[in-house]
Amino acid sequence: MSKIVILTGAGISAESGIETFRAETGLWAQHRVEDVATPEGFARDPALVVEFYNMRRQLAAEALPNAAHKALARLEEEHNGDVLVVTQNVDDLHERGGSKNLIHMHGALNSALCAVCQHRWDAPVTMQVGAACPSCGAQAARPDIVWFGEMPYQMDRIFDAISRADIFVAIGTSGNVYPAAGFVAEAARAGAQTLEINLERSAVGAQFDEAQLGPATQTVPAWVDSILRRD
Ligand code: BJW
Ligand code: ZN
Repeated sequence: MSKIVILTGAGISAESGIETFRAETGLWAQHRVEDVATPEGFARDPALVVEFYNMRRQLAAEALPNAAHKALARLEEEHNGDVLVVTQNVDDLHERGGSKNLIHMHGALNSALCAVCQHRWDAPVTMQVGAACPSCGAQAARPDIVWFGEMPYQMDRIFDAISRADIFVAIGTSGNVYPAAGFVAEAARAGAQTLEINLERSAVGAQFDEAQLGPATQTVPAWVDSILRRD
């Protein structure tokens, strides 16, 4: 009855055609982080930020879950034990791939958030700057995304799951952004076996017990098969 916690990053959606952040031609090569992924950037130029997330919401809606997303859903369905996926991704490819026990720690493109009363609702594909909150009426709609300097979502639930995990796996994340990059250390301290699945070793790669390198659509289904064979 092993408990598995899986952290995913942009690399798991790369083969679905969604750009990663830190690749040479990735999102951060095309946009300044300070402009589009901080509360200060949003305060300075909300139209630019809303447009950046409208563009990404549209691309995510056109993308399809790949074999790696689907393999994690199969693991949740068939594993003799708990499986929790904690994703840093704001696309909805895990849920469309079939995952149910899922935390979006950096928010979600398909959600809107009221900056005044924290009410959440389904974001339209094209969000308007200064759209009214359906709950309090304030013209304070923003993308429901965790920007730099903001607290990622559901941290208590995540740390609780990591503290009880037997296996911790990080898939397709570069290990540059905290607190997610610190999860491997927490998991190791709690006695979990740790595995990194990535194209190349991440910035925190040395902290994992093991690495499996290659494209996620091949490595993730192979790893899931190995776990289910062992069950
Ligand atoms: C493949 C593949 C294939 C490719 N198959 N693999 C100093 C020390 C510690 C912390 C800090 C510090 N200074 C500042 C901080 C805090 C800060 C931080 O970490 N900064 C660092 C840059 C240093 N963190 C925060 O601010 C966080 N909040 C926080 O700490 O709250 C506490 C607090 C509150 C108040 C005051 C102070 C503290 C919030 C972080 C929010 C991150 N937001 C973003 C953007 C929003 C979401 C969005 O727009 O989508 O989230 S940044 C961006 O990076 C995005 C991602 O979720 C995140 C992680 O990126 P990811 O997924 O790892 O992507 P890449 O591109 O980096 O890597 C892709 C990987 O895939 C690579 O490894 C490839 O090899 C691999 N790959 N193809 C398999 N086919
Ligand atoms: Zn409101």
